[in-house]
Amino acid sequence: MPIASAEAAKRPGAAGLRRFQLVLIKPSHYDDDGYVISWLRSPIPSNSLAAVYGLALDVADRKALGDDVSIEIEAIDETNARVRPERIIAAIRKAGDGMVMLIGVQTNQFPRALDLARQFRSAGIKTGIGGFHVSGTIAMLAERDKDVAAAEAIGVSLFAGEAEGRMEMLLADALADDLKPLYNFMNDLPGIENTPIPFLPAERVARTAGGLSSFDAGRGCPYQCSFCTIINVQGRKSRRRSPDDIERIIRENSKSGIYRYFITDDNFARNKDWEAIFDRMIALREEGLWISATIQVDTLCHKLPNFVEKAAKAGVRRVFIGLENINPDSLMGAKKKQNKITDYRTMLLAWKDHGVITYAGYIIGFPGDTRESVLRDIDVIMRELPVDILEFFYLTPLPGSEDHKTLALAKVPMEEDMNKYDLNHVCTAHPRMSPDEWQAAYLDAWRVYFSNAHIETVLRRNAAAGIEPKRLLFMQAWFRGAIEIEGIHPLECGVLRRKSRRDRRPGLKVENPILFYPRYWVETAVKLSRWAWLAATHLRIGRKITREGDAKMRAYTDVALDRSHADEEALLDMFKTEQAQSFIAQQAGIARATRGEKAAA
Ligand code: B12
Ligand code: SF4
Repeated sequence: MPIASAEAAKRPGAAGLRRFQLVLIKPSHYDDDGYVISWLRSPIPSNSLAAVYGLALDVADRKALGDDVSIEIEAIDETNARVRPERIIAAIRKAGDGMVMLIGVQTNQFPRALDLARQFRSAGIKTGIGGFHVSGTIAMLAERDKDVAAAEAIGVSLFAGEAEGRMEMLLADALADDLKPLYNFMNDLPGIENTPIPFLPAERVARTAGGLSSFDAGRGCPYQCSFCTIINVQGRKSRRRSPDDIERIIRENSKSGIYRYFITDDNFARNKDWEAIFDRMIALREEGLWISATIQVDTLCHKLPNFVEKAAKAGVRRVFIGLENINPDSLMGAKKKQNKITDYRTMLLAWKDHGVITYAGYIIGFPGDTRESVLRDIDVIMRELPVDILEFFYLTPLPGSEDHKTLALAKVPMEEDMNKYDLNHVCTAHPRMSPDEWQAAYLDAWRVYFSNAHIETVLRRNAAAGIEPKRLLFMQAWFRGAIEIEGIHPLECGVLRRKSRRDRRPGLKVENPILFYPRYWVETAVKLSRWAWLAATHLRIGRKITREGDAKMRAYTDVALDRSHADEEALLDMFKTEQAQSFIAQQAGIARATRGEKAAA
């Protein structure tokens, strides 16, 4: 396809400068009605966008493409801003040259990315797509994925792998109108120490609720969970930024008053420099810099000496834990061997002791699951595990994972519409549940866990550990309301849903404004009143607890908090299933063998 701006690019501007307009877009995806999911404020910043922005900014600042080239960069996160292709096309044409990069495109965002790319390509604009869908499918599948092939066919440049150390080359190719159809760096994962830091302008960060920023301190995880795409894209070796890099990120953000971070490492406990990084964050806090962080870890993190203590001192206030399931057979089947259900309670209590709020991911749809078994397991968790927020996901064969590859090779039917791979839709058949039963189990799990009674229990457990209810109330309402009110997974749910009449999935009709707007306004008013009701309900529960006074709050205890179980494996329901008993017997066998080996040595 011809590049309309190519000739203009070769013409210097008035001051002899060649302008290059680089537009970075993190696409969102479509809801079930075909409208783009976007919010006035999105929940969490896109770290992929920040990472690529930082790399592009470095090329621009260094004038790496020549003193006469001025690279102007715009970053748009579609989850909190509307993408207007016609304006972007006009801006690039006005600049004389430029490129659109669709950033961090996950599988569920690929159809939307492709729809945007079509508009840019038909106007002759240079366009690139990168992120987990391109990288994951290229890493795992022998043939080109059909959506990726569709992008290739319209002249989009595909980027597989990571952009550190490659952005200058890519932009030089773009400037020379010499973009390749595919840049494949999957076999060459770069070191990320001392590379340009992830960064977004403050006005972009302000579009996330609470002005949250993000960075990845490291990439790669040593484990081998079969549903995970990360290890096949970012590898199993720990690659990481240095403590100096982290200090730079924190100092740079603090200049714009940003101090809250989502550290996006999938498993910060397996970042080989976790301790040095925490130590640096502790030193910065002691110097007076305020830092509040959320991290993601595995269920063994508490066994690393000092990990939990230093995390709390470094400003970690929330932690995401990949609990995934309490059935050892399911965990074993998914190769999540590192998750030992016998460790769960100790680990969760360790975080609670340090005032850290815990979120755990729970996957529904392992082969042994039925609606009854799921509900039984959730009931056991609610009674016996001191986890604060449990978030549910459908077991999904995400392209890039071993599960997806296995099903693809066995020619098992999987959902054709990539838009649905958001872990909030059924994407393949289950051996024991029909799609409707599976969906019912999933929705029931949310409903039961986020009931008023359990909201109160969780708040009481926290109050007993000295964690004020107000620290948790909002999060509980967010997770509950996302599913109950917005019908969207909490990790995608922001503040005040925006819908643009024209941003509808191609193939679905653009609605008449006379019907669309009144419906949207009524829908918004109803949702806002439901949110207000939910907030009031949660506040009422919180007030009920605080009104009882400190002594009573501190005195609360229950099975989940009780540390006096001499033999919890015999007492707790969590261990009373056949699978749990055989797991415990197997662990005891391993322990005996290890003791025997040590004695022999
Ligand atoms: C932080 C995070 C989130 C955050 C923010 C999203 C974001 N992208 O930053 C939140 C919580 C919002 C989120 C939500 C979801 N996430 Co998420 N998330 C992550 C996580 C942990 C880190 C992302 C990150 O910062 N990576 C580091 C960056 C630097 O890597 P990168 O994105 O690959 O980008 C590099 C290269 O790919 C390249 N690149 C990327 N784009 C482009 C474009 C061009 C043109 C070029 C040249 C280069 C380039 O350059 C970058 C720098 O090297 C990843 C796992 C992971 N390790 O990446 C999962 C991950 C991306 N998420 C995933 C999923 C499934 C989701 C959800 C659908 C699930 C859910 N319900 O929670 C939602 C979707 C909602 C949404 N709107 O994004 C999957 C995607 C798998 C797939 N095949 O699609 C991942 C891989 C985790 C997993 N379970 O396997 N997520
Ligand atoms: S522990 Fe998490 S990041 Fe590591 S392989 Fe398993 S799911 Fe992936």
